[in-house]
Amino acid sequence: MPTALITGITGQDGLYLAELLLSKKYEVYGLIRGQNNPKLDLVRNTLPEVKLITGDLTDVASLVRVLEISNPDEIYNLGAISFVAYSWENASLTSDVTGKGVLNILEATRLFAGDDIEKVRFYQASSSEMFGKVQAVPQTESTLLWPRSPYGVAKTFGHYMTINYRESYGMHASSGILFNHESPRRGPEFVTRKISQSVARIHLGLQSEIILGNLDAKRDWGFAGDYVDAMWRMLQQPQGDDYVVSTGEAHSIKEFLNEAFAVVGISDWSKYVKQDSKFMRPAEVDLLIGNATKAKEVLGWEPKVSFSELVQMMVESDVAQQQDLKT
Ligand code: NDP
Ligand code: GDR
Repeated sequence: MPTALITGITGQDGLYLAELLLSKKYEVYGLIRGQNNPKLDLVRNTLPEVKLITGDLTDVASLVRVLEISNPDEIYNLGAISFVAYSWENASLTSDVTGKGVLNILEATRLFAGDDIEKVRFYQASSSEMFGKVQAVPQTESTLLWPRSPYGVAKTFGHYMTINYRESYGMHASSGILFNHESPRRGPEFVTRKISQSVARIHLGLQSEIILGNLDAKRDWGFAGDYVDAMWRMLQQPQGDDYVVSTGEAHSIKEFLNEAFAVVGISDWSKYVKQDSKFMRPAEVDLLIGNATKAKEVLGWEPKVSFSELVQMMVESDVAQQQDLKT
């Protein structure tokens, strides 16, 4: 039975990945931080088979301890401060967790593996935010990185550090450059879930409007359940490498609003949507669209859920959740 360690187990991707690995008969350990983490019960209730160990990406000694206890064949480093807007207000903390945290877990892995470095396979959750002010359309593994936020800069550090451990120590380390992926488990601070939740509440008469920032930015949105499968496939390859994971389709926030309101039968949403500069970013990423040809050819990976299906899934799930809360 292979063993996997997942950092970021309480996040959107952590849960989907743990479900996938459990279905493949892995023994799954999850890193959980803090002395009274509010999401502990969520993981325990959703996936009681996952074994939880406390630790923090900013504490190398804790990571070494976690590796010794879990003795993993595969490590998936999903833990991060992941909200881009927050990263301007907490740039140093974001650098410590999202950037230096990657070095910490790579180094802990190197110390843990000793002479047998190839025994552990490592996945780093890199991001399309690294492309920032895009230098080519669509973006591939070789597109120049030009991050536009402290989050993007921190992810770029983690990305190159992962490549550096592969090249310096022969570690089986892969970096997945994942484009935005969403689901009913997406945090409500991200624009897609903010919209799906608000549309559900407007539909049920619980809310009158949504206040958003820039409606013109375009993102390449896929379904998180599809994307964790690409992570697993990367670690089954003979060697570590870097892969773009995306749908190859970009949609604006306005298009997301069109689709989301259409699910509850509203075609003109203009009276429900307001804008406020407090949701605008100091430096915006206007367009992200990925070319996942390498992932398709080498990993045999393809997204299964379309943009419309994704939006429908999110809105319908939020309508059901809000109805439950109402009763
Ligand atoms: P989430 O924000 O849902 O989850 C982030 C996870 O990181 C949480 O489990 C959080 O734990 C954990 N974490 C935060 N700080 C620390 C720390 N100091 N030590 C250990 N763990 C910590 O992110 P997603 O699931 O959406 O994304 C997973 C990863 O993929 C992240 O690294 C993200 O940056 C990256 N990514 C995501 C994309 C997306 O579209 N979703 C696209 C590209 C990359 P806690 O609950 O305790 O706060
Ligand atoms: P992003 O996701 O920054 O792409 O990072 P987010 O959903 O936060 O923003 C997407 C776009 O929507 C615009 N926007 C708003 N965003 C939020 N959150 N709230 C609003 O009210 C709002 N109004 C407009 C933003 O300006 C932006 O253009 C996500 C995270 O999961 C990262 O961790 C990951 O690396 C990248 O995706 C790929």
